[in-house]
Order: sequence, then C-alpha cells, then structure tokens
Amino acid sequence: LLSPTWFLSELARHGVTHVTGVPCSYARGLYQTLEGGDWPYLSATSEGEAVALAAGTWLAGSQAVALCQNSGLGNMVNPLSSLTAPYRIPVILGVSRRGWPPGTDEPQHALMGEITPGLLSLLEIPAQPLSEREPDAAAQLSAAARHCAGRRTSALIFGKGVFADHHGPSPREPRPGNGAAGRGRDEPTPVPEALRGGHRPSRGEVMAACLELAGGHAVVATTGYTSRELYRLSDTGNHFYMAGSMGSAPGIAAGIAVAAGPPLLVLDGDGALLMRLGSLATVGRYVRSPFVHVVLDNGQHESTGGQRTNAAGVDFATAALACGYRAAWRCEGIDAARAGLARAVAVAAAGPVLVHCLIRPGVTGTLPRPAVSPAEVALRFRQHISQTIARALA
Ligand SMILES: Cc1ncc(C[n+]2csc(CCOP(=O)(O)OP(=O)(O)O)c2C)c(N)n1
Repeated sequence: LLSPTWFLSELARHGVTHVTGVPCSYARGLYQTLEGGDWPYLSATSEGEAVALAAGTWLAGSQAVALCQNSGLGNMVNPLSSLTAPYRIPVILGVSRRGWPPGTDEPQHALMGEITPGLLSLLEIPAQPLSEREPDAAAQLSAAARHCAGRRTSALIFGKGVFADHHGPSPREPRPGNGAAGRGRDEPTPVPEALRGGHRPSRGEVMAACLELAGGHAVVATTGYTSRELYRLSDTGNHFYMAGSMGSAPGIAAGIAVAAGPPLLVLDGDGALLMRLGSLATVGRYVRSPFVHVVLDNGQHESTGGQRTNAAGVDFATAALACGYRAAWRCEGIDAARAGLARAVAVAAAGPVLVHCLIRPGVTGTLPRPAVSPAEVALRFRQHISQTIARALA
C-alpha cells in the first residue's frame, strides 16, 4: 500500500502546489491526510469545478492535482474537453475506480467501473492504474510531471485500497490560508445594497465600466458573448477569454486567487453562474485576495439565441453573501452599476465581492471571436500573472 504522505510529498517534489477534488471512500487515507494536514487542499463542490480550480492554479503559475471518484468523471467531461484540452492547461487527475473488478461493488458503480479507462481514452487523456509499489508509483508520477511540462493532462486510476489509511492527527478545522471559513456560522449574513439610477445598460456598457474601474485586474470572462465583447473592447494579456466550459469562470478565478492572489475581475453570466452555483461557496470559503465577481444578468442565454434562464427573481447578491462573500450589490441602471463597481473595487482587497448588474439584451454589430488561439490566451495570461506577482514581490 502507498503512504498518502509519501504520495503527496512526491507530488510536491514534482512541483504540484495544490490538490483539489471531491472525495471517494476508495482513497479515504489520501483525503484524510489532505483534510487533516498542512497540504493546500481545496475541497470542490463538483468534480467539474475541481478541474476549473486546477486550471486556475496552472494559470497562476503553479500546478494542481484534481481528485474524483469515477462517478464524478462525467461531471468533469465538459471542462476536460472544452477547457483543459483546447487551452492546453495540464492537470493531473486522480480517479478512484469504484465498480471494479466487476461484481465487487454496488450496482450504481458497475457501468462506470467498466468504462472508466475507455472514457479517459476517448478524452485523449493518458491514464494508468496507480501502482501500490513505491518505485513504480514514483515512475508514474514522474511521467505525469512530464505530461504537465508538455502542457498535457494525464490521469492515475486508484484501485480500492491503493492508499494506506491515515494514521496522523484526525481531521481538524483547516487553518487560515488553508480554507478556514470566512465568517463564523453564528455571525449574521450581511444584506446586499440595492442601487438604482440611470438607463438599463447593455453588456458592453457595463463591461467598459468594469475595465475602467478595475483597470489592471486580471479578467476571467465567461463563455459566449461576454468573452467576445471583452475581446472587442480590448485584447491584452490579462484577459482570459473562456470559450466553452460554461459555469467555470468563478472556479478558474478561485484557483488563480488561491495560488497567486492577483486582483481579479470575473465577468459572469446569469445562466453560467446558475450552472455551477456551488462555486459561490468555494469562492466564499477560500478566496482572501481582491476578487470582484460581476454578474451580467440579462435573464437570457443570449449567446445561444435568447432563451430565458431561471434567473428571474434570483437574488445573486444575497446568495453570494450567504456563501461567505464580503459584500454585494444589486444594480439597476448604468449609474447604479458604476457606483456598485466602484465600491466593489474599493473594498475587494480583503476578499470576494459580487456586483449583480441587470443589463438589457442585445449587442451592437457582430461580435468578433478572439483571433488568438486558446492555447496562446492561456500561456500569455499565465505569463501576465507571473509578472504581476513578481512585480508585487519586488
Ligand atoms: C456546458 C455547456 N452547456 C451549454 C453551452 C452552450 N452555451 C454557450 S453560451 C450559453 C448561454 C450562456 O448564458 P449566460 O451565462 O446567461 O450568458 P449570455 O449568453 O446571456 O451572455 C450556452 C447555453 C456550453 N457552451 N457549455
């Protein structure tokens, strides 16, 4: 059996700085060690979010491992196919294989147990069962590190009992910096501020105000029209245009924030945020650096033709505060949006804040698609973050 501590130390030796994921009882010892120890472990609300967090870690200049039970591999398929693959963002996956060997597990694991290697292979992700012998496992981790150096995701498949149980101290409340909750459970949830004033703005108007008021922030823009509008407004190295991986913008940004902590601006959509609403809790729990999360709410999936989302009546500002954000505003009108954004930027230094902006649908002209390739967008963004951090430390 492998010692979880040995496994994690070996990963650290290969430059892995963060581990994220959703737990599985087959790798209990590993998760116990992560929860109880000093490892930078980010608990994810879904396996797809774990991929986004790991991607953000890489964009911040580091490297992460994303763990899941194979039941959650399906949840990862979208960000593995439309984020890490086209943007060439390497992640090391640790997938525990329930339902294998056949007939040894509960019925709900049987099919996924059988198809796990095939599913990874369809995703063009090289995968191997992790050996329980240290020398062989060490060679497998070296191979995973080589894939990372080549900007390629790879996977290790964990069989039942590959890890020894954890014998260290029992899991304790994580320390600050390793995931302590922002507000105590007994502290009251703050209420959002509602601002009104001015005409109902377009997406472009609010985004132009964001770039003006949060100048110099690294920007993560959600998929569809928002990324394309950002590209039209300006094309610079601090912009990460998501194409695909809908709902992953806050997760990607949280990974960047935890790994490097540069000032971040997240431009989200109402449909996209609802798709992975759990990310509010992840951001609220872990982010302690400047993080301005703007929800551009047109009540529609405008990028796919204007179909209504379920956002009518959803109070994103209250939801964010309930999940641990420091402050939140709901803004109706362009003057309100500008005022909310200005306040958000002013107070975001201590942690995440959310600005819910009601916008009108409609775009002016034809929105261009970024001419720069996803792989290049990712690389130049990573270089931008590294330079920002180097300057801050100088
Ligand atoms: C996982 C996933 N599901 C569906 C889509 C198709 N899709 C692309 S953009 C979009 C609408 C996004 O809606 P919203 O976040 O509200 O932003 P808007 O289009 O209104 O700017 C959809 C459904 C996708 N790219 N990825």
